[in-house]
Amino acid sequence: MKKKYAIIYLLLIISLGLHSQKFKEAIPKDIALVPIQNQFRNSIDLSGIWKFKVDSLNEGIQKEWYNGVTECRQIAVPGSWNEQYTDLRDYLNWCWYEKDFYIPASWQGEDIYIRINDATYFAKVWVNGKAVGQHEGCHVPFAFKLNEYLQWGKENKISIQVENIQSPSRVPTGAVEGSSFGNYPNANYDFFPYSGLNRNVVLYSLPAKGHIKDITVRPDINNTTGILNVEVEKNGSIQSGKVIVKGHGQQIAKDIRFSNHYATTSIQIPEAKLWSPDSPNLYEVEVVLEEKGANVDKYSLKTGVRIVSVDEKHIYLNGEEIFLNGFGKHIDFPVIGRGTADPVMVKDFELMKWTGANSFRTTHYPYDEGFYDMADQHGFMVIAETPSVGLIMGGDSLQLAERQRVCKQYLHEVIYRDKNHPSVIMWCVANEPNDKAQLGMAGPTSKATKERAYSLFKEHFDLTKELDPTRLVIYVGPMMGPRYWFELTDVIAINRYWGWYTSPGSIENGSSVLSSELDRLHRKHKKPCMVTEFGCDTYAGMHAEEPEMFTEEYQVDFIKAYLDVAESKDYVVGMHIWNFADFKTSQSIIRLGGYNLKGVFTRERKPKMAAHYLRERWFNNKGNKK
Ligand code: GCB
Repeated sequence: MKKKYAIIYLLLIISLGLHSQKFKEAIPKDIALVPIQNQFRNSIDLSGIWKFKVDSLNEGIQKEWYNGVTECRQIAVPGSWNEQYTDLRDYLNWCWYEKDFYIPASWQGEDIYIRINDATYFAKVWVNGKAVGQHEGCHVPFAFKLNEYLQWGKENKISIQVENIQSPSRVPTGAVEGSSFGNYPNANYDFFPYSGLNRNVVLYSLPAKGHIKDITVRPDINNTTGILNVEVEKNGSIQSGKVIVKGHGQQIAKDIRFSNHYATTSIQIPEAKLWSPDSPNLYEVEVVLEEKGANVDKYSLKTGVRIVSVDEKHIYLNGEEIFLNGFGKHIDFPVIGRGTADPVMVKDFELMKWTGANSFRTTHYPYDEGFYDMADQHGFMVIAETPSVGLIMGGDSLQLAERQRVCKQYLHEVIYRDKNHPSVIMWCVANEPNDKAQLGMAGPTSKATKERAYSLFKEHFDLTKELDPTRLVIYVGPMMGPRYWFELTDVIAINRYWGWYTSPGSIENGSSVLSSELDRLHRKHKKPCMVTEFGCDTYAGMHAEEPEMFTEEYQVDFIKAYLDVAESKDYVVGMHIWNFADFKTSQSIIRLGGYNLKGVFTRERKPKMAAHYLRERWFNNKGNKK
């Protein structure tokens, strides 16, 4: 009998061994430059219909599905699986994606990479049945070099296994015991946990002889001269190159020489055209690698000359006071879920402009790169947020350490990817973090827990400033949340719903609480303040003679009252309405039909009365508080 068990055990070990594969961790630096096409670089977008198979028992690896899935469904990439299949609406467990592709013969001899722009939340990647790598995290790209896995002149197969299981050790956090949300699916955040390949997957080639890995452009201004401080990182043995800045009738070139793969230069632009919301002037920065007089690689990006600064009461762009009128948003649309859809993005910019907004926050995760390009071109100021939403800076040490690791990874990924966009004026390291000793716990936090939370949270700010000393850094504080972290921020940013979640029905009461709280915060911290979220759920088409909760009239009056408070205070630097549009979230008793209805537009982008009100108030008075 014993012998029988020993044999079974041995067989189990052997079979596990056969299926144990080594996955490289994705390297954040590999996503620093978005793939482009020019005479040295190529790319192929693998968007389209992929094979798709649910793996609720997580048996795919053991059954070697990486060699090809059978009896599968079809799925559109980009797009969230929860919207494409009825039975998968609340499904967050493992799924497999598969696509066959050819590499053009002309790419032979080049370095070939794959960039997966969003595989939420945890993904493993195989090419031709061989384990390539893995990545943890939502709504951020990752890339792997593929050369050793590819076959030439034959079809290749990419397989991606993805899951979005909610867990207390992940960011954002889910399945938190005692969580006040009481929602389903059990996410510790208020938006639907849309899963899978939400953005496109791109194959791209880079010159094997040596290529540009990263370009960091830090702008400055000296009187009328614009300065672009450029750092280039490359790989390979090439030692020299050029940086060329083009735009507005000027072209300025400088030679660069590399030492240890890095080169820096500073380009002066006389009479520079600065970037601002009113005049979103852009310059092209082209970097060329050269060897023996011949070009080996070239990369061009668009950026702007502008500086951001802050004092006790104001934020300045190029030395001029600015006021942020705008929204918190989501990437959310029927059928597409959190998937990238360019027409929706274009429409959203059109509608934001229609209201007269000049800014938005990428709540509550980084958006597709296209958003930042549009913001650069249309003069929107962006608060770029990481996926660290509803972050818990206390609780079990092991889980806390896991979350801390992922948060730092996000900061690298987000800053490497988005650092050259002039539209990005602030980084937001976290939305509504808390310092509870236990997950989901209410009540006061002990001194020791607070101290631990403070020093860990400070690391987020230190890392952000180290990676990018040129922008403002904030976190967004919740109602009744910890206040001692405001010491760390450049601007006090708060989400407030007085008159909605508290004193419901009384806008007067709510706005007066807001007014005295803002005064207190400013008196204590001597920093400019911004309300990064305020709003109320509004059922489109519901009306009342006198404002009443959920009616369009209540939403207009609520927004008006909050904007009036802001206008009366010279240290308030921005008001972002929650939310631009209604969006899908987990089911709960406070979310009718599984929707957060705080949009000033409906989910289909039809205006509520509040959108018209904002247009009247903002559009004719662009950039001002009124
Ligand atoms: C908040 C959160 C946001 C929610 C919002 C609400 O403070 O930051 O994610 O959706 O409140 O509507 O309750």
